[in-house]
Formats: sequence, structure tokens, C-alpha cells
Amino acid sequence: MSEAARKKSPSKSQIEELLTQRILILDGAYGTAFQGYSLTESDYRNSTLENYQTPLIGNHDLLCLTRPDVVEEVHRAYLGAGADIISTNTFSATSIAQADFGTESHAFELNRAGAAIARRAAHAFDRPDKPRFVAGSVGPTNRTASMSPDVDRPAFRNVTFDQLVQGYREAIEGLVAGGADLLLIETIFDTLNAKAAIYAALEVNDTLDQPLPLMISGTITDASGRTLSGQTCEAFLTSVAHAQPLSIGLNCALGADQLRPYVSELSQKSKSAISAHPNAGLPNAFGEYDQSASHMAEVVGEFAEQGWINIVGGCCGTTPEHIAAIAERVAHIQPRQLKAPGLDLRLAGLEALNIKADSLFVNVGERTNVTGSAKFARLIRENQFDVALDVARQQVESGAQIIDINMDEGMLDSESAMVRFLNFIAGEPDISKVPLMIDSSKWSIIEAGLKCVQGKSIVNSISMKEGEEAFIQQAKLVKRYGAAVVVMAFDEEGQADTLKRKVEICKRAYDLLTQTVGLDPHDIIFDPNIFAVATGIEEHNVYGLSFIQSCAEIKKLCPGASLSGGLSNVSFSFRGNNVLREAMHSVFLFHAIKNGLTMAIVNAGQLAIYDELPEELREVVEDVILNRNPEATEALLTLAPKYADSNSASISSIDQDWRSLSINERLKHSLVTGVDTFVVEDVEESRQLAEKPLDVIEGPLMDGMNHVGDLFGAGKMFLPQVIKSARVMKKAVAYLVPFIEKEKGGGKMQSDGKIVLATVKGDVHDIGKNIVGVVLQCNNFEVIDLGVMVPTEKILEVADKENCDLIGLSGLITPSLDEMVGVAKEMERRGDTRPLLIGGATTSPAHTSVKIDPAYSGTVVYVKDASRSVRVA
Ligand code: THG
Repeated sequence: MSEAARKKSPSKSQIEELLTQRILILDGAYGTAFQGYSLTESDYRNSTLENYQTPLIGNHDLLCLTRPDVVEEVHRAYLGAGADIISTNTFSATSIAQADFGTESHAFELNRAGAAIARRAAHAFDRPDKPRFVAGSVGPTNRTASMSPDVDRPAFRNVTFDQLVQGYREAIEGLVAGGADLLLIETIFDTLNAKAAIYAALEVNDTLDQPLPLMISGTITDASGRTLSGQTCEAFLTSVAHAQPLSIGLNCALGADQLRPYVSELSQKSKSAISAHPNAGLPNAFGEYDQSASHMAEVVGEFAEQGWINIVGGCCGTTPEHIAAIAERVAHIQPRQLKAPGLDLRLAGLEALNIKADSLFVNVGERTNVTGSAKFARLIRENQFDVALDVARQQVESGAQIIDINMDEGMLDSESAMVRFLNFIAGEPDISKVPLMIDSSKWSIIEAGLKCVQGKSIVNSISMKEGEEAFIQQAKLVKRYGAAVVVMAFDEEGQADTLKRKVEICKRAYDLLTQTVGLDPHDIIFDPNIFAVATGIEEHNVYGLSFIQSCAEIKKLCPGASLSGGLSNVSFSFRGNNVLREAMHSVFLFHAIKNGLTMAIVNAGQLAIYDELPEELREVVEDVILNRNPEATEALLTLAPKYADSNSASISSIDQDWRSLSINERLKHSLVTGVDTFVVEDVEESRQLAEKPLDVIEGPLMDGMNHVGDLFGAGKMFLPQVIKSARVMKKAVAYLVPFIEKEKGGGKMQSDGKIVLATVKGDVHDIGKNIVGVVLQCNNFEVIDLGVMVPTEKILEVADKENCDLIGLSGLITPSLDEMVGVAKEMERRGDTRPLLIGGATTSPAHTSVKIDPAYSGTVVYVKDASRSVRVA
């Protein structure tokens, strides 16, 4: 490497400074540029490459060695067009991608030459007021680490994380040697590949005085707005955030127009600078890109005007003419302002999970644990991984927002079981949408797991049990793999059992992690040890209370950190009596959450509701958990037989007294407890009493759901329970629908209008919306229901295509409010004039009139409940 080239490298802060001053221009396509040179096979060969049997034509990266003049000419054309940053012609120059041509042994040389050529060209154009930068291009390779190339073998991979790291390291070392100023990890279609590239880049950076800033650019392959490996934009952002990239963005795949919503989203959600280098439109029937320079400049110019971007350029099909037009268009537009880092624990599977200080309690599914579930253990032992997947799926369906996976068992090859199961999960989008918690007491198993997950997962766990050195070493790796981490309150002397030791150990670990390791405090989750109580050993009686008290203190001493625990541990001494165990879990959580517990590993399908516990049971359990009197254990043991269940049923099936309540109370009870056993017979009874079948929905059923909403809002119900309620509600509504339709006289009548209904993106709640759909259909409206999690684009496209008269949006959670404002804005931009109907639990007349209405010049109507929807429509 030339020392001059190395010294020239700007630091991250220098470029960051420049990025605040203006939008930087990136170059355009290389492949299409080379096509203009009518190159032949001999152009791809030199003396070292002349004996290859396979054709090398089309392996453009080889030109760095064989026709450096051509490569340099293209660089110069882009520099001449105004590019501040040129990327090296090394997109496929890893040993892994080159292996297709048999040229893998040239990988280092290709990268070194590619960077040197670009550096030479950049030097020639450097001016003090317009420095030029060389971004070493690091492509995705032609293999995917998180997807199987063979449909019949879902856990199979044709490349491993370690192989990718090795290939990337060599390529990056070549780029550094050739004088690259930045590294551009681009066209990411599998985030796990990108994480390997980041891992390699951070390793190489560790050896440099002046680390190379990283630019990261993903690619979206279709209108779903997801990467090829299935991640949403936000999940992708979260999963690569540990790289602390200079910029993050999107390139390739779609043209600028199609990239619009995703660039907007990244811009809202990322803390880094934002880059975009789209294709020149979508390929035409001949595979050519034919969007004109002026059109593309107009589209990305609008991105710039929206304040979304800091770096812009082109990908496939773009030429120096495109880059010149873009440079001119954005020259006087202010760059996007950089944002301060976020204050939440960010996790991701295929979807993002952000846990904020005021977030509700987070459920981590415990069942995918060979020591925690006999069934799961048997399935893994018998190698029935595909069936074992159902255990994971069922946790997610019951409301687990994260799943804990543990393969620690003496008779098992735990490491390979972990890898295999995680690879299986990666192929199941309904499971892998949630972040994973990789649970093992052996670091090697955790590390093997980290190499399989593209999202941002949680390491469970590390501790100081083997001293500070091992702890720091593991924490550094956690950071490099881009995970969050559970830290057990465990030191050289053992597990912390007293309040004092729990707090002291966590604080000591916190200081090491934040000061020595440099971990973001939001990535730290303390587990102050939930131990079994009521074991008969007197010292154990205070364990529950110590944990609960420690939560509040640790929260105070360790700002930013979260708290977790293994809930089912607390009731180990009542194994076999699920009713008692559930009651203990419910009481324990009730108090621990009040003291700041963020999440817990729980049996998501089986959580009792504190308020619904039989009074006498709750009293005694509370005595035990809070250690309120020395006879508590004895009292609980006395009560135990009364609640002992013969068929391991759950608490809600024990108490049948509620059957004697009034019909409305019974419906409410079924909804709150999520028990569907009697709901159909009760709904039928209520229907016979009601004037109209619709009155049952709008009366007792909605009352019941409102009560659920209140309990949820007060933290007395958790997500898994709300999901159970929703299922009961759906069952009730489904029963009533035929009656409602019959009442309308069936048959098709002239439609009074057509409405498209959708629960907005990011939200999965649809009960209210579904009722609106039923009600409207019963009143002669044609309803197109797009379901849940519907992106703005899709709603508006369908509205156009189906010629709808109205658009109706629904949402239950707070972020949906912003999403609705987004829809209104987009309708305004598209010149829509249709009325927009807003409904759902968090929506309000105030928010609708103050935030949504001003964004759209058409009519915006707040619809209080389903019964109003007809008149409004
Ligand atoms: N902290 C952290 N991680 C943990 C724990 C913790 N991981 C494991 C464990 N503790 C949490 N997970 C479970 C899972 C299941 C049970 C308890 C804790 C459990 N299982 C039933 C039993 O053993 O009786 C199994 C019944 C069945 O076979 O279905 O109780 O504390 N960081």
C-alpha cells in the first residue's frame, strides 16, 4: 500500500462533517459502462489468467488486472460527472463469488488493484473544496447464509458465516492495501451475509490506525418492501446497526420511483446518513434499463427535497449522464439532518421489535427448550426438527414476541442441534419474524447460534462466573455479532441470591460493559436470578421478593439497561400443579413488572390474569411471593390439593362459578379469560334476547372487548392473553355473521359504494375493522378488506385499481397513528380526493382533526365505532 494513499484517508468525522454540508454524489453502474467497450474474451485475460479453461468474459472485476485503463476511464467519467465518491470495480471480487470462474485465488489482488485504480483516478480530480473518496465495493457474493438453496433440505446452507468472514476479510484487506477510503457493503439481499462482511470489516479495522468508515446498502427485491431474505427495512436497519455505519441505504433492484417509500422509511428510522443508488428504472422486456437521466434526477431530486438523503447515485443502467443530471438536481438542496441515537432496546427477526422505556411487558417464549419442555426435548432427541418447529410456532401464535432456544442437554450434540434448529426456523417466516434469544450456558453454543441468525438476537447469557476477562471477551463478541445480551447476576463466587449481591454484581457488570467493552447500555438485559420459592427451605422464602426489589434498584443504577428473568423457575416446587404455578407466575409478574421488569421467559400460552385469580388463592400466593408471613408456604401447600388439576388444565378451566353469572357477564368473562368453550352457546342465548344479531356485537361483545382494552392498558393483561381474547371474539362474530346476513335478506343488491379497508402497516389488530366490514357489507357496501399490516402503497394501489369510493384505515397501537398520517400525506401527494375514514382504539377525534386532517385536503372522518360506519359511508 502506498503510504500517501493511506494518509489521505479521511476520518469518519471528516466525512460526517461534509455530509452535514451537502448531499454527496455517488457514481453509477460499471457493468453497463463496460458493455460500451465491446470487450472480448482476451480483454479478460493477462499472462497469469491466460490458461483458464472456462470463459472469463463477463467477470468484470478481472478488468482491474487485465484492462485497468478501461476501469480507470469509467471512474474518470463518473468523477467528471461530479461524483464525490466512486466505488471500486470489485463487486464480485471475493474468493466466494470468483469461485464460479475458478479465479478465487486472485481475490486479494483484484481488490488491491481495484482500489488502487480508483484511488489514482480520484487523486486526479481531488480539489480542496471537493475531495473525492474511494469506496471499496463489497458485494453480497452469490450465496446466501440464511437461506437454503434446496427446497427439500430447509436446514442446508451452501455457505457458512465463517466462510463468508474469511472471504470478506481477504477482499477488505485488498481494498485497504489499494487505498480505499471507505467500505461499501452493498446490494445486501441476505442480512446474514452482510453481518459476516461487517464482522470482517470490524476485524480489519481493528488492525488500522484509521478505521475505514462503513457504508451499508441493502436491496429490496419486490413490492413487499422486504429484502430477499425476508426482512423489513426496519429489521434490516436494526440488524446492521452494530456496524455504526457512516451511511445506510438502498440500491439496485427497483427503480427510484419504487424505492420511494423505503427511502422515506429508512430516513425516518435510521440514525446514520442515508444513501440511495437506484437502478435506472425497472428492466424492460429486453432486460435493459431505459429510464432517462432527467426522469431519474427528478425522482431522486424529490427525495432530496423531502430531506431524506445524504448520499445519492445510481446502480444498474445508470451512466455518467445520469450522475451529472442527479448532481445538478441536488446541488443546492440541503442534506438530511443526522439524528441522535435512539433510546430503546432494538431487536429484529424478519420484523423489528423496539422496546422502549414505556413499552408494555415483553413475553419471551420458553417452550423451545430441551430442559424446559419434555415434548420439545423428545422431538429434538428423535431428530424431528420439523415437528419441533410447531412448538416454536405455537409460542409465537400465543403471543411470544421473542423465543428462547435452548439445547443444553448432556445426551445431545447441543451445538449442532442449535445450528440445525435455527436454520430450520430461518425458513419459517411466521416464526422467524420474531427476534430470537439464544440460550446456553456454553459460549461455543451461543457463538454457533449467532452465526445462523440474520436478525438482531439476544445472547442468553454471559456472566462474570469465570472472572472479568472471559466476560469482557464474550461481550466484545456479542457486540461484533450485533446482538443484545442477557447478563446473569453471577460472579466468581456464584449466583447472586441476596438483594445486595444482585444489585452489586449487575452494577459491576454494567460498568465493565459500558466503559471497557463500549456496549450500548440499551443492549444490556440484566437477569437477577429468579429462583424457586416455597421449597420448604427457609432461606428460599425471600428469593421472590429479592428479585422483585432488585429490579427497581438495578434500573436506577444502570440507566438504559433492561431486566429479564426465567419466570417458570419460581414455581418449580409445585411442578405438576399447573393451576398453582400459573397463579404464582401471575402474582410474581404483577409485582416484578411494577418494579421495572422489561421481559421474562414465560409459557406464553399459559398466563393467568392477576385480577381473575380466585381471591383466596391470590392472597396465599401473594404471601409466598412477597414473603409476607412465615407460614405462607404451609398455607399454600394446604390449598394446593383443592386446585390440583387432574388433566394439567389451566387455571381458567378450574373455576366454573362464572357460569351462573348474567349472560352479559358470561360473555365478558369468556372474552377476558380467552376461554372459548361456552362462547357460542352464550352468543346464541344473547342473540335470541336481542332485537337484531348485530346488537350482540355492538352490545355485550364490544363491552367485553373494551374491558379487555382497559385491562391491557393498565398492564393487567399481556399480549398473549389479548390474543386469546381476540380469538374468542372472532369465534363469536363468525357465529353471528350468517344471522346478520340472513337478516339483510341475502342476495346481491345494487351496491351503495365500494370501500377499501386495511389495518395499517405495523399493526396486526383487526377485530374492529372486521366488524366494520361486516356491518358495511350488510348495508349494501362493497368491501375490499386488505387485512392487517398493509403498507400505504398497497392500500392506495388497490383503491385505484378497484375504483373504490372510500378508504378506511384501522389501527389499535400508538405507532399506527403516525402511519395513518403517512397515508394521508401520500394521498395528498398522489392527488387523491376520496374520503378517508379513520377508526380503531387509539384513534381519536382530536388526533384525526389535528394530525391527519391537515395532511390531506380531501375529507377525513373519524369513525367512533362500527355502528357509525354506515351513516358515515
Ligand atoms: N434466566 C435466563 N434464562 C433461562 C432461565 C433463567 N433459561 C431457561 C429457564 N431459566 C427459563 N425457561 C424455562 C422453561 C421451562 C420451565 C422453566 C423455565 C418449566 N418447564 C416445565 C417443568 O420443568 O416443570 C416443563 C414441563 C413440560 O415438560 O412441559 O418449568 O432463569 N436468562
